[in-house]
Amino acid sequence: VAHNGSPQNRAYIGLGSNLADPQAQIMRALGALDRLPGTRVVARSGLYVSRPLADLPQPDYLNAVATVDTALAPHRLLHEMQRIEREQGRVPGGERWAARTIDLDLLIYGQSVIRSASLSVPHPGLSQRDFVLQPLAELAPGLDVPSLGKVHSLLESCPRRGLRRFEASR
Ligand code: PH2
Ligand code: MG
Ligand code: MG
Repeated sequence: VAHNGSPQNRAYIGLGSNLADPQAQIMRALGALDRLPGTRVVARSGLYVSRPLADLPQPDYLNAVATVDTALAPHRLLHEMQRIEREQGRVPGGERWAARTIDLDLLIYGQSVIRSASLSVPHPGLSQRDFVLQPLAELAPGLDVPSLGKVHSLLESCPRRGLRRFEASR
């Protein structure tokens, strides 16, 4: 329980960008998440370079995961994440898996398992994506992903697609 009395829930948010200075996009989104009411970014993983899913002809992605403690309910948090995406120039209604300035995915929210029309938690792609599981395991090595199991077991059975640590060029 936070000092203001509202319960804090630990969430994990995936960040991805492959347009318009991905490193700056991710840093800006982390700042915006940290400024949400009742919400703190308590940690972030390193940055990883990954190839686009389905080998689409688009630039490589930069991916990371953030640990977030929040008093916002899951759908409210999702709503705020979508607002941040819009503010960073995310074009809505694009093709599935189109290149994007910023993508924020609610990966995990406490122990919740949610399957509603607008929100699925844990995120449905989680167990198939090395660019999610590797940074997640880095942040929370012993994590038990609700309904799916230990993050390290998930990583072991996940297809590897040549993920690499991002080396800052400055
Ligand atoms: N996100 C997508 C589609 N494809 N590929 C990589 N490497 N990283 C992503 O974050 C990503 C993707 C849709 O959100
Ligand atoms: Mg995504
Ligand atoms: Mg998304």
